[in-house]
Amino acid sequence: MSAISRRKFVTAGIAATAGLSGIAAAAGLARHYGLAPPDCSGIYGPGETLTYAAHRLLAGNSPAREFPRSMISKEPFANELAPLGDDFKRLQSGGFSDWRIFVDGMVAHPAALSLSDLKGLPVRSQITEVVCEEGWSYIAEWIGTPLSEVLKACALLPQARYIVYYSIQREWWESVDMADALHPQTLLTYAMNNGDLPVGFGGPLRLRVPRQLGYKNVKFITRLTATDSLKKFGKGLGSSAPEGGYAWYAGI
Ligand SMILES: Nc1nc2c(c(=O)[nH]1)N[C@H]1C(S)=C(S)[C@@H](COP(=O)(O)O)O[C@H]1N2
Ligand SMILES: [Mo]
Repeated sequence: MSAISRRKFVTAGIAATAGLSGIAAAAGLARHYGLAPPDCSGIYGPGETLTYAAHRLLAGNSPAREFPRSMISKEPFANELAPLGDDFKRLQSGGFSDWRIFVDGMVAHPAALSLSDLKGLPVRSQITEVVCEEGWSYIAEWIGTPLSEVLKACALLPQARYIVYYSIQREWWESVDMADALHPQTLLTYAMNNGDLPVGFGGPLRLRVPRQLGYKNVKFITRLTATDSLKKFGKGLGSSAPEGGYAWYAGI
């Protein structure tokens, strides 16, 4: 079967099962096709599984909406942050020249990259919206390195299925599947609008995943880990979000 007809076949099967015998059975079928998110167990599991499977089957690799420059928000809203620790402040006082992003796990060439290393890789920009689950949003221009370029530079191994990413704020860590990790709009951003990325917006380095809600867009990125399974990370639900009651997959 071609990729397209397989996709149609699987989608039709999942939709028919959802209609006939409820979402739990449809989620079971989605799981069978490898379309279950890491937080698929528990009471919201079947719903989370259907959301994720439907997005991956129907939306595929479609881009998040991009906006004209005239729509950039005049007063972008920086969400409240927990106070930053001494380790952050020390790096900040050095102009972030000692900031490193460690890339490890399923890569042939693990690396510790500085901001200038990242700036030496291809640059991309996009004007996209940050959407918080609490109901507000703003539009900004985001400038940085495609995550795919960093993974290519570190020789990502083909068996990797997820990229886990960590903030210097230890309670914030997230992960995305390869469809989002390698998506052209997924950027490690170091600049915003007309200047360096401000600390309030996640500077010096933030992952922008515009196809997912605000909370997946982690600020102050210090580490990326490529893995084929999320079971051994935290409570095994894929990221800090489901540990706090939010969905691992937050597609918009
Ligand atoms: N490290 C870190 N990343 C974070 C957060 C945070 O508190 N710390 N908040 C998240 C949430 S809930 C949202 S909605 C967005 C807010 O982005 P903004 O401050 O640019 O509006 O950042 C996300 N990334
Ligand atoms: Mo949020």
